[in-house]
Amino acid sequence: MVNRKVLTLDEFTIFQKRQFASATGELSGLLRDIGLASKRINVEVNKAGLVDILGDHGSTNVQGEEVKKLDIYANDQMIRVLQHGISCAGIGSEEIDDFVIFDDEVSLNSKYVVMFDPLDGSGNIDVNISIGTIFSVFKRITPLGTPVTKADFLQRGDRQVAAGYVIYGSSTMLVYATRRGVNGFTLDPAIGEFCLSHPNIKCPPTGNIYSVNHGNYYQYDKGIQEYINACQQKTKSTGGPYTQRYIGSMVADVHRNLLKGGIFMYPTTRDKPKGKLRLMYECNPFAFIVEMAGGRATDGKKRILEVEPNDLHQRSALFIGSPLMMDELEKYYPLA
Ligand code: P6P
Repeated sequence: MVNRKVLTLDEFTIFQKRQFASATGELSGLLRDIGLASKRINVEVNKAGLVDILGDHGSTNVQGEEVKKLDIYANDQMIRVLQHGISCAGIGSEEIDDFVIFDDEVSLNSKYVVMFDPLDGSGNIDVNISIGTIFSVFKRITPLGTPVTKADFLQRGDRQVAAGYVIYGSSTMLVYATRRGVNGFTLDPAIGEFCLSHPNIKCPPTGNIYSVNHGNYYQYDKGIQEYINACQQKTKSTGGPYTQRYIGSMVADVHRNLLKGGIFMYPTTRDKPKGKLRLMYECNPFAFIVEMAGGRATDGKKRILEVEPNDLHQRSALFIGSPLMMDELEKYYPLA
């Protein structure tokens, strides 16, 4: 037996499946499929700038945002692997108005649906800032063998089976959470495999990083302004002053805060009265991941995972991170 110290993603998911005799291996297969798509996306992200894959695609997505060519490529890769796998009955994408039914015989009998943002932060592609793929896995609620319906996608976040993200940064990492925990895998280019590098990730109970777009400060509710002010001072309750870190790419900001401790905030503003981030494609998956790691996530009124969705692309405010920092925020900006 080769003395293999580091498990690959495939080995890890198969090991996890072996833990449960009843497991069908579909979820493990789904995660391996997503790993494959992200390896293909990674190749193109890494050579962006050398080939004509940069710049705008000339179209706008359902959010009315300019679509970068890499967005389209990433979206196509995710759909391709999931449609040709054995575990996914359909998908919802931040880039596509409606959900997509996979209507071949195998897919119709698959028990999961996947929602994803294929390339979040794509506005940063041209300036070489880390970007990411975000995904969320639900068990379908309609009968196997039938085409999925919108009800399979509009499920509360606390019904997620798994969620994760891939960050295309100084290294490429895939982090995914199930109810058994959160684990991080770093892509080893030498063997083209994601290898377990961050087992059993836990969100530090507190930290000294706060992440928010200060440019919107005067549009924030008073309680949020007061909390931000407290973050900038040495106060008995917050310790402080904290360091402000905001990259403008959610995957990078939340990933850093998950590992080091911190709080990320995207409140509502006058311009975005419902918030900017998407509940199904950004807030729900990250809320699941951070909660499974011991952190907290709200929309300023309630737990993100308890928000009842009514539209695939609905937006939400987001406050997410270390539990003690979230508690501190709520002294200034209490939940409803
Ligand atoms: P702002 C990227 O467009 C994104 O959706 C997130 O990745 C990021 O956290 C946020 O928007 C940044 O928004 O308004 O601060 O530039």
